[in-house]
Amino acid sequence: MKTIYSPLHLGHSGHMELISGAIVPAFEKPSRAEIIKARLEKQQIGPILPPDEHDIAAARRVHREDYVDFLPTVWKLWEDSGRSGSAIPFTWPTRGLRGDVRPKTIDALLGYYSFDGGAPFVAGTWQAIKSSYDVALTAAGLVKAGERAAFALCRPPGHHAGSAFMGGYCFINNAAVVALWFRDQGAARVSILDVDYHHGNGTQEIFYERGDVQVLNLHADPMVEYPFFLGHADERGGGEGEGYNRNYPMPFGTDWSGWNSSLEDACGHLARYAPDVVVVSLGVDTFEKDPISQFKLRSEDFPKIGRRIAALGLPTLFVMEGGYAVEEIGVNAVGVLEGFLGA
Ligand code: OKP
Ligand code: ZN
Repeated sequence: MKTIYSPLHLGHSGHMELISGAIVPAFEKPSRAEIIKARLEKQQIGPILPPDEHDIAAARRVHREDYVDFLPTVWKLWEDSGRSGSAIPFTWPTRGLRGDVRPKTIDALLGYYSFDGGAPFVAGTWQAIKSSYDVALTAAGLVKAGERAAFALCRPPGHHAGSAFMGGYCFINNAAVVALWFRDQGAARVSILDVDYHHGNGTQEIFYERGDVQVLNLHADPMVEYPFFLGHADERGGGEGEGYNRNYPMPFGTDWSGWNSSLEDACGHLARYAPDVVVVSLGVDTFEKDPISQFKLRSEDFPKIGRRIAALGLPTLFVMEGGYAVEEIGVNAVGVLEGFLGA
């Protein structure tokens, strides 16, 4: 299996994040992608190739025009306002405030275009976002050209980014971009299978009213886990999208047997939908030792995920999302690919 990877992700390194009432070093850090890359090389999964540069037009199919235009300007606006460090919002237009008026100053704009303070900008962030986008689209091109599968080693991740908001380490929703790109290339139906520990709220929001992209989300129960405000089982899609969004919220402590039951059910819906291509939002933060998560998957379980996805018998694009146990992130992420290949 070919992997697409760009070193430009290295320029994106948030200084810190706020968690449990404390400011701590960012969990979403450059070593994540480097360790996965090293494991791909060690296991000889296949060639690791650079992305081609893509026009930003494919992002505009998913994200609102003004949001796409805003992202490349953030760092300069932040510097021009005399600040350094990380550009992070601190206020949001929530209930009781005006969310329909776009303010002017950078601090307000960051709040206007986000749902939390978890997507920091530094000097290299836009370049990293763009490279992650290019990585996803280049890998999609391989699948479109006839490869059975490909791996987009995206960083930063994307599944929390919605049509006009960032958050949760995500800026451009790479999985959503490639899903619509496949549609534009002639795929009649696309399925997104999101196996990250956290609910892919951005992906759900983007496709909620569409019947041409099925979204299946396996994650920790939003009643008790981030992102908290979306991801319940009764969210089944609206309008044309009715029935094409499925959520599998699971309790803290879920291990392979519980998680696998959800995967089986999701795969049943996926197979009945009969998409032309599957996009896997691949997070490995379901791992028992993940520092910010509460599921109990073991390293030996990740190849089983790959094997089950391979059994669908469909062209498959793996898009990297979360996973913060950096020591094992390579073994676990590449384990999914090995399971897929071995099947
Ligand atoms: C991104 B991805 C939890 C704090 C959550 C943000 C987590 C973003 C996860 N106590 N902070 O889905 O892996
Ligand atoms: Zn996650």
